[in-house]
Amino acid sequence: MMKLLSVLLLLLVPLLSSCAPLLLPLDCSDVYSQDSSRPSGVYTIYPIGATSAVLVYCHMDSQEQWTVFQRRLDGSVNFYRPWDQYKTGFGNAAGEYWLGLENLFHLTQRKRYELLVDMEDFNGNKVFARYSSLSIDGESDGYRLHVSGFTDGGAGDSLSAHNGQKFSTFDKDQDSSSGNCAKLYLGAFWYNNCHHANPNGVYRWGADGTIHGVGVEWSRWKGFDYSLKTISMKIRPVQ
Ligand SMILES: [Ca+2]
Repeated sequence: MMKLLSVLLLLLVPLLSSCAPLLLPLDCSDVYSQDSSRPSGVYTIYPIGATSAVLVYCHMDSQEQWTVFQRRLDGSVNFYRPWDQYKTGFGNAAGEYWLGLENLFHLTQRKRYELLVDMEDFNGNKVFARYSSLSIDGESDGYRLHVSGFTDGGAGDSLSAHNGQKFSTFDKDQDSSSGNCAKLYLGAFWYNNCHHANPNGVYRWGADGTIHGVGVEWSRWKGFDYSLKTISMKIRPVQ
C-alpha cells in the first residue's frame, strides 16, 4: 500500500508542478480573478513567464481591475533616466514607478488592453482620459506606441498625437524632432515633435513656467507650464 502511494506521488508531483505556471498572474485582473477579496495594493505579476516576477500596483474595485505601469505621486523618484532603465523598469511599486517597456510589450502581446490615464492637480481636481486600445511594439521596433479610441473624462486628449511614435530617452533619440526631445523636456516618452503630454517629466509642484514644458504635464488639461500632483497610466484587458 505504501509503495503504491509513493508511486502515485511520484507520478503526481511532476504533473502538479507543470500546472503551477498556469496559475501565475499575468496582470492585476488575473490577481483579482484568483481572489476577488483582494484590495488595491502591491502584487507580484509575471508578464514574461515564471522567471519574470515583478511588483506592480493594482487598482482594484469590483467593476474594474487596473495594472498600473506608470505612476507619479510626490516627486520622490527621479524619472530622468536612460534607455536601459525605461526598458526594464525602476522605482517603487508602492509609490512612484515605471513598470518597464519590455514588460508592457509582453503584456500587450498576450492580451488586448484598454488604457486609463488618471490625474489630479494641486487643488484636488481629478480628471481622466481613457483609450479603448493600447499596445506597444517590441524593442527592435523602438517600443512604438499604438493608442486609439479616446473617451474624455475631463482631461482632454493629449496622447493621440503620440500614436505611432517610438519611445525616446535622453540617450536614445527616436523622436520626430531634429532635436532631442528627452533632453529638451527632461523626460522620456513616445515623443513626437515633441509632446502634448510629458508624464515622465520633472516633478515641480504645480504652475511653473521657468523652463517651458519640462514638468509632469497633460497639456489639454493644464497647458505646458503646470506640473500635475499625480498622474498614473494603467491598463486592463478588454472584455
Ligand atoms: Ca530627434
